[in-house]
Amino acid sequence: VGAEKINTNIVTLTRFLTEEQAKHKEATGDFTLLCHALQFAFKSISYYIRRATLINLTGLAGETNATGDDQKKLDVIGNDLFISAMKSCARVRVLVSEEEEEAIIFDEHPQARYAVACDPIDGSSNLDAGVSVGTIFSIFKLPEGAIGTKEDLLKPGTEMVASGFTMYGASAQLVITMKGGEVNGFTLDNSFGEFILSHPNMRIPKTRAIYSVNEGNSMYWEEPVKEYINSLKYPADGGKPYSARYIGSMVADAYRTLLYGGIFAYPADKKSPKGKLRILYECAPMAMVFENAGGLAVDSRMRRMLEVVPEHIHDRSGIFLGSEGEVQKVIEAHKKYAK
Ligand code: P6P
Repeated sequence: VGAEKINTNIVTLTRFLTEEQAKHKEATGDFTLLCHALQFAFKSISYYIRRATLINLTGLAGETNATGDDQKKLDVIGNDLFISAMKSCARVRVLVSEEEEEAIIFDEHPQARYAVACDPIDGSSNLDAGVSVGTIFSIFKLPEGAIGTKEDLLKPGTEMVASGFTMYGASAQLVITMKGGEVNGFTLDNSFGEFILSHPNMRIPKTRAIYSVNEGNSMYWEEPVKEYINSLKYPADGGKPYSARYIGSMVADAYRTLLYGGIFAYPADKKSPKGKLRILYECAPMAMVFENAGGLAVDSRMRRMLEVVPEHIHDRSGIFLGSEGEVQKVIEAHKKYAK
C-alpha cells in the first residue's frame, strides 16, 4: 500500500511570520516578536481552558472586573497570562484589556512601538457550559514621537496594523489579518505545540441565509432593526426564511459567519443605547478581519465600523458584521429611516 500522502511542507505560524517579515525590507522584527508573544499567550490560555474542568478552574473568582462583569477564575488567569506575554516581549508600550479599567503602560519599555487592545477571554460567561470562547486582539503602531498613552488607541480601526482572534473550541483556531492583507487561519496542533496554517486566504461567501442575533432583545430594538430581522423571518417574496444561529460567544458566532457566510448583529437598542460590544477589542478587530475576507461591518448608524473612533478605551458600539450582500440588506432597511 502506498505511503500515506504526508504533507512535508507544513506552514507553521512561526514560518508564516518569518516569511511575512521578509516581504518588508524595512521591518525591524519587532512586530514578529510581538506576534510570537501573542501566540504564546494563546497556547497558554488554550492549555488552561482545556484543563479548567479537570482542575476546577470554572466558577466565579469572587471578583468583578473593571466593567462590572462577574469575573471567572479563567478570566483572571487569561488576563494575567496576556499581560505577562505582552510585557515580556518588550515590544508593547500600551496594553488595554477588558479586564483592566485603566490602560497599562509598560514603563520598562519606553522605546516599544506598539499598542495592543484585547479581550483575553471573550464569552467567558459560557465557559462552564463548554461553549467555545476566545481571545480577540487589535494592534496599533505608535506614531513617531508618541510617548505611549491610552490616546494612542483612541483611533479608528483603519489605523490598526493587525487584528484577529483565537477561538478555543475543539482545537484552538487562530484567525489573523494585517492591514490591507489577507485573512489566514491557523489550527493549534497540540502534538507540535505549533499553530499550523489550515485556512489560507479566508474569503467570506457574498451571501448566506443565516442570521445571528439575540432575539431576546427584540423588545428593545429600534424600528429599522425589527423590520430588517422580520424581513429575514417572513420573506416578502414568499421565499425560504433565514436560519437562526446564535451561540452568545462572539468569537464562535463570528468564526461561523466567516466560514459559512451570513450576518452577525448586536444592534444598539433601547436597553443598550451605545450597544453592548466594545469597539477596541471586539467590534474593530472583527471588522478588519471581515473586511479583509471580503465582508462588511457597520455600526448602528450604518457607519463603516472601521471608521468609528472610541472616546474611551472601553466604549461600546452596535455592530452588523458579515457577508457583503447581507450587510447591504441592513443598510437598505435603514435607508428609509435615515434622518
Ligand atoms: P448576549 C459575551 O458575553 C459577549 O461579550 C460576546 O462574546 C457575545 O457576542 C455577547 O456578549 C452575547 O451577549 O446579550 O446575547 O448574552
